[in-house]
Amino acid sequence: MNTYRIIDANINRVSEGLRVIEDIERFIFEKEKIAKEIREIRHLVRKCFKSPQLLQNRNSNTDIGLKISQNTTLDKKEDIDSLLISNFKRVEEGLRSIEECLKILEYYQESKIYEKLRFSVYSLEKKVFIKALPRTDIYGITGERFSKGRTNIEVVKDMINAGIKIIQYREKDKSKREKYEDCVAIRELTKKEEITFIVNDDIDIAILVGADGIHIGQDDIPIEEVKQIAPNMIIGLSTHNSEQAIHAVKAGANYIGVGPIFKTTTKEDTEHSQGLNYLKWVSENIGIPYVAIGGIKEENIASVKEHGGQYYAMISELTSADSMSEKVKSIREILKEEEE
Ligand code: 3NM
Repeated sequence: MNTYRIIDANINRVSEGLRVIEDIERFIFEKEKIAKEIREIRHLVRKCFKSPQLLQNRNSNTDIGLKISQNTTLDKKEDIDSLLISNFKRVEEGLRSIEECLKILEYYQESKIYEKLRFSVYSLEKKVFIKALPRTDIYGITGERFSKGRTNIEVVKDMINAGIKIIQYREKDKSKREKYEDCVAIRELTKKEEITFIVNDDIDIAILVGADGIHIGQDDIPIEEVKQIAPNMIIGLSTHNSEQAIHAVKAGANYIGVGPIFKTTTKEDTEHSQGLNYLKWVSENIGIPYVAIGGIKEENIASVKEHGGQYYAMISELTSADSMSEKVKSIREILKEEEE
């Protein structure tokens, strides 16, 4: 029966498409967690509908599609992103086709399972393509001078162990070479734990080490240019007033820094900002993620949350903590209390 033939062809098509995506995520982007999710779906696609009719109706040699496919010139896949996109589409369309054919054959329950798989693939696609900060609260930033004799690498290890999910490398007192070496090591540590790693200022280092993102300031190269040379990176831009925030959104920033919220001695040349009032304005008017920064401490973080805080960036409060884990734990307790 031809309906079985369609299902068989689409189970193969979907599995093959998933395999391409899985390999890219695993071998090129080294995203083990996503690769694992894809593998699980791939296994389910084969497992959720089994019938001897599938193989019996397979007849690849007389498939008119094969002739068409072999007669077309080589597929042009310009880059990894377009290869990913076309395979996601192939998987989603194939799943839809399986779902519909199963309904025709009155396998309603099985059809529902394939529908669910299709929706899982939609969310995976979003996860793969979206250049966004992960959902979390604390945004940890390094700074060896403020780390009580600890190295940036030691501080990053502490941050990871304490459960921080976004780490920015910021270092104003080292040579390019030293910063590069720090970042190579940090990329390795953060990759293993799937932590978002952002490099401050040095776009070249960010690209070379394969960071997830780059954070720039108002006086750096314009965001439009940064996007040209780092199209796959999360781009964050520091802003200090509403005009800059609106411009950052228009220019295509993936998130903005909002600060300084309070007085800080960590950054010498901070621009003036309306602090908490500016944050409140951002929370009500800006649609992209925003990170509050500047003088944020355990004792004032509740007020940052009250003014619309979403992500909380801290340097000295974290780097100079005697115990990073204890510090993160108490901050998270305060943030939780605010929610209740
Ligand atoms: N940027 P601490 S304030 C790096 O306002 C930075 O954009 C700021 O350090 C801004 O948490 C700042 O120790 C320093 O106050 C943040």
